[in-house]
Amino acid sequence: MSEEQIKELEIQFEARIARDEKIEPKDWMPEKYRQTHIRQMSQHAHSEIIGMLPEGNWITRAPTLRRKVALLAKVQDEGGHGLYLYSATETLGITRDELLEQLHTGKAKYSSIFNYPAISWADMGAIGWLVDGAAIINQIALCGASYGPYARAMVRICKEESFHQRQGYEILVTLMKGTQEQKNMAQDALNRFWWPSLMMFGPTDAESPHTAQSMKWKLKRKTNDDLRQQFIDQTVPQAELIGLTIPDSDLKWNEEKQQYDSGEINWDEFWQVVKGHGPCNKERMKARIAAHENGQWVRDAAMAYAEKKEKRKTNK
Ligand code: FAQ
Repeated sequence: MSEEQIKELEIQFEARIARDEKIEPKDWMPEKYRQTHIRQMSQHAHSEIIGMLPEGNWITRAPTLRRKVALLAKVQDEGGHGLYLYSATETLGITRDELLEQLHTGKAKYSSIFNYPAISWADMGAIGWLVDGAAIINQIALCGASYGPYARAMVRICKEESFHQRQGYEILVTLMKGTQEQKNMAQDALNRFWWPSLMMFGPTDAESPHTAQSMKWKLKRKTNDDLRQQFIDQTVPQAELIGLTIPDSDLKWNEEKQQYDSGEINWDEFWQVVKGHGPCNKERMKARIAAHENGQWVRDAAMAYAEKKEKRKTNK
């Protein structure tokens, strides 16, 4: 294709984005648009799959049968989200094997939040309330993303995340109605998960290399800072309602802006975790790679079955 033809296609593509049309897998798209989507969507998929680990660890220790069933369903949902997102990413011309290879070799990132340990039952409440709460705010914006398969996956995922968020909040509501020890557990979980949850939204807009372009392509519909602020404004009253204290001494309602002012995030900690030096990075990758290797026989069996079926079809 000549340079002129590519320019013309780019103009038509930008016009489609401006008209809020969805871009579909077989449509022409700039190579950078494709690569940016592969990067973000696959990192999102990896986050869902790695995100099963901290909660998966608590399924056998859930305090009641009801809690166990809900947690089990939630963790399965996260696995399902990973699968929709891998499938959606594959529509951009990359294979599942390549995507997993990127994760297992450390080339692809996954959300920093999952490199923190879940050390008490209250952490199941904090993860559902805060981590899924942050994920929903981010993902509601992504329902309006320009790439069709990503936007459609987000609609379904958001519905499930909202159940997750409520089950997490309800765990904390229950603990906050309990003994002093249970209240302390809930507060301790909030203390440990608050700041890492704010980091989930990514670096500040000023420090984010991808936001400006992703906003132009309508991959991102809101910036990292705007989404983070929305999360703070939504979550602080929920904490207050059940008697929890947000661990930020600078947090204050700003009457003029009609939003909360809040303290500085520890960005050194964020980048350390992103670069692989968080409390659980090594443990998470080890568990993920082991799960992949242990599942080899399932993939082999599925492939053998598919091949046999194909052979039968061609022999008919
Ligand atoms: N952790 O320029 P930006 C969930 C990286 S799902 C690690 O702002 P971008 C459900 C970023 O990749 C949670 N890395 O980049 C659940 C980039 O590096 P790269 C996951 C981070 O892409 C709940 C660099 O920093 N959700 O929780 C993080 O425009 C409970 C520069 O950053 C999604 O993935 C971070 N927090 O914006 C599951 C949502 N932040 O790629 C189980 C979709 C930034 O150049 C249990 N993703 N980085 O090497 C997004 O919205 C965006 O990708 C952002 C980052 C906002 C995460």
